[in-house]
Amino acid sequence: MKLYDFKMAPNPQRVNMFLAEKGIEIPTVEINTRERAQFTESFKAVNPISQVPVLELDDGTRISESMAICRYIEDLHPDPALFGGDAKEKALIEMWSRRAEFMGYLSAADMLRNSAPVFEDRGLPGVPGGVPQIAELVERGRNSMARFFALFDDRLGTARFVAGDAFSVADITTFVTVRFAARVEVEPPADCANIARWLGEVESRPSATAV
Ligand SMILES: N[C@@H](CCC(=O)N[C@@H](CS)C(=O)NCC(=O)O)C(=O)O
Repeated sequence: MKLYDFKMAPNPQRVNMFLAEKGIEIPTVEINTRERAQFTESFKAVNPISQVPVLELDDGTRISESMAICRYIEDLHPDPALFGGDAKEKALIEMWSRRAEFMGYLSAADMLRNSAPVFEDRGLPGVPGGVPQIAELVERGRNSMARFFALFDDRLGTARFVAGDAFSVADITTFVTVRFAARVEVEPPADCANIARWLGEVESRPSATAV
């Protein structure tokens, strides 16, 4: 197997943290999206939508969505289970993962991609012709992040980890999201003591160095 990766990009970081939790190493090929390497003809042959990460299997099959890659790895290496054990755990992990992605991750992406000079004309990932930045999306993202922090702080007041008692892929997406938002100087509010407690716990895991 081979992982097309870009260590500083958040979606590849989700996969890298997941692999670290599983104790698995896969050879990587770095695709520097800052330098537009995703738009070369050779990478477009790997992933026509010009995005990383992509997992290439030994038979040539390419899997290009972060969570599809993680689910594939989970099936091959079920321990530790990061997508849950029984039906209830699986459903809760899915629920919190989706909330982390839609409320948090996409808001952080909106803020960064619509404000940072390096993303000028790159409002959306993987579009070679360019997508103009929309300033209003920065404010909308900031408001949405505030709701994300409030919801997750509340949740972490009653659960050790995002989806319950056990660390899961929902914690990985939430952790990557918090770090991603920090790039645009949006941090959890000071009164989010539960997020602070949880962050300390996740940061102490060896897998956190992948983010
Ligand atoms: N849904 C995809 C999204 C992947 C994605 O957006 N990747 C970003 C890096 S985090 C990318 O490749 N960006 C290319 C660009 O900025 O043009 C997944 O989860 O794998």
